[in-house]
Amino acid sequence: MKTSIALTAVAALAAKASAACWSQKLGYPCCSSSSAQVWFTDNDGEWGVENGDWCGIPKAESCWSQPLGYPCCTSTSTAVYTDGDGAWGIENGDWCGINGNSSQGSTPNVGNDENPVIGSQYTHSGNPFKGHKFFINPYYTAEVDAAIAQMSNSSLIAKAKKMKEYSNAIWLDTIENMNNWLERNLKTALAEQNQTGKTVLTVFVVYDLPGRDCHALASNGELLANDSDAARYKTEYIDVIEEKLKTYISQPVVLIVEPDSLANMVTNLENTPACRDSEKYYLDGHAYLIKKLGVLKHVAMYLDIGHAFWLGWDDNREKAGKVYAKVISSGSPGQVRGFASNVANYTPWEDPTLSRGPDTEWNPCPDEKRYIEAMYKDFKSAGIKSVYFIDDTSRNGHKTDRTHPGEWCNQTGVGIGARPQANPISGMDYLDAFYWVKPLGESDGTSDTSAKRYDGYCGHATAMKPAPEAGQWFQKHFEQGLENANPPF
Ligand SMILES: *[C@@H]1O[C@H](CO)[C@@H](O)[C@H](O)[C@H]1NC(C)=O
Ligand SMILES: *[C@@H]1O[C@H](CO)[C@@H](O)[C@H](O)[C@H]1NC(C)=O
Ligand SMILES: *[C@@H]1O[C@H](CO)[C@@H](O)[C@H](O)[C@H]1NC(C)=O
Ligand SMILES: CC(=O)N[C@H]1CO[C@H](CO)[C@@H](O)[C@@H]1O
Ligand SMILES: CC(=O)N[C@H]1CO[C@H](CO)[C@@H](O)[C@@H]1O
Repeated sequence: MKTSIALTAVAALAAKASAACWSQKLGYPCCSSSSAQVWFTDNDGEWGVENGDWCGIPKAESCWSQPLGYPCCTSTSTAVYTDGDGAWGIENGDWCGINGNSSQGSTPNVGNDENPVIGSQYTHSGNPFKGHKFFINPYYTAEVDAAIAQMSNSSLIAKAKKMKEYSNAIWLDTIENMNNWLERNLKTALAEQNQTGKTVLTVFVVYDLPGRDCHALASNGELLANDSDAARYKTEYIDVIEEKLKTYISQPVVLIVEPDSLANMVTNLENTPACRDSEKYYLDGHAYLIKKLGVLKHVAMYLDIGHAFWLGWDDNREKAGKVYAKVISSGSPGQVRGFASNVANYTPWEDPTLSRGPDTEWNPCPDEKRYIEAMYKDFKSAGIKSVYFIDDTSRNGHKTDRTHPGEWCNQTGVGIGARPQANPISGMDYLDAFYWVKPLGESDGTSDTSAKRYDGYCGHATAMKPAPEAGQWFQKHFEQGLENANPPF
């Protein structure tokens, strides 16, 4: 029965290099999932049908990662992380176990690096970005490698390779992703710190508030603005983050807190009912997380403040002072180090061609530098004690094609900005760092008008199309960012 079908499948077999499973030694590919429909069972195992060919359905016990709750890798054999369980790959945005590399019962030396000993409490003092190696996210490295595989221009490939030398923040944008990424990356950073003897800083984005992204659609979250989801935010999300951070105490950590949320509380309560519905959850969520995470000595937090063309106007900045001062004191005794600006946005650091006038809709802060200078003064006068900033420069190196600075989705003309670094501007002691919070190449939102999370901005003229869903890889955007990098690669 099997042999009669085999001839039709020679080409498919040759083309496909899938991960090892029991059927491969018989000359058949593995089915893409262990839950594939069973068509036939024999002494070898369970057979499914895919692409007109028999395939072996991977046995649950044949892949060591399944009992741990992770699927087996089906198309990759590149390990981005290895621990006491085995070698891990990444597929479809999730970890997967690479078959045949389970270290169970073997090679005891694996445990040395992969279960690093947690040392004594690390305590931030001064600028949390200063004096550390920045952690390189292995998942992003894998995304860049996959992007390089689609390129043929050697000059572009050389630029893309450089991207692997720079650090990006790790987005904990769902409960599941938090469970997948947080501890794994803390552990990997700790292993590196332990090996090199140099502190390794990891930056995470906390991003799962109930009623998230209340004024837009593209990044709507999994939790709704209701009491039961707000309870889940606390117990299944913040409490777990707290538990992990309380475990890994010997390494520096920075948290970027809930992009766009408080800026929406400053400007969008009156005009957007969804933001009014979210208000109490945003405020309560912040109070809760600042209380819990703001007391950890090795953790420094920055609250998101939108960007220059959101809160830059005089009346918005004044209101912002009140909102942020209130939020920070509601989280006492937790502490907040400062504020993150321009997260996932395109506003240039300096743009001398712009000044307050009709072109900027009378915004006195038409670039990030002027915005942060003004916010520093306003937050100080609002009574906020710790006022420091970081600016996301992952995509603000080049003026985009947008004709209105409020455009935020997949802007054409994008270019990578300043590289991540501590204290980038002399004389601006309150600017802790330039850092890449939004990984270049991950989409802002889909341009598919029929998608549930389609947002009109992603269909505007200067939004690059076709664009995939927020967070998915967007090759064209990535390539343009590389070409327009400033400073250039
Ligand atoms: C997995 O094991 C195979 C065979 O021992 C080896 O060739 C391969 O390099 C290993 N892969 C990883 C990612 O460790
Ligand atoms: C390759 O990319 C470089 C810029 O990185 C560009 O100048 C050149 O025209 C490209 N070559 C081709 C053949 O597209
Ligand atoms: C809150 O929203 C969730 C969906 O995320 C829903 O399952 C739940 O029933 C809602 N709870 C209330 C109290 O409305
Ligand atoms: C640099 C550093 O912290 N090294 C430590 C790594 O962990 C081992 C124990 O597994 C310690 O002995 C090292 O001092
Ligand atoms: C680079 C790119 O995709 N640009 C597109 C942005 O959207 C406009 C309008 O839809 C297109 O004309 C561009 O080609």
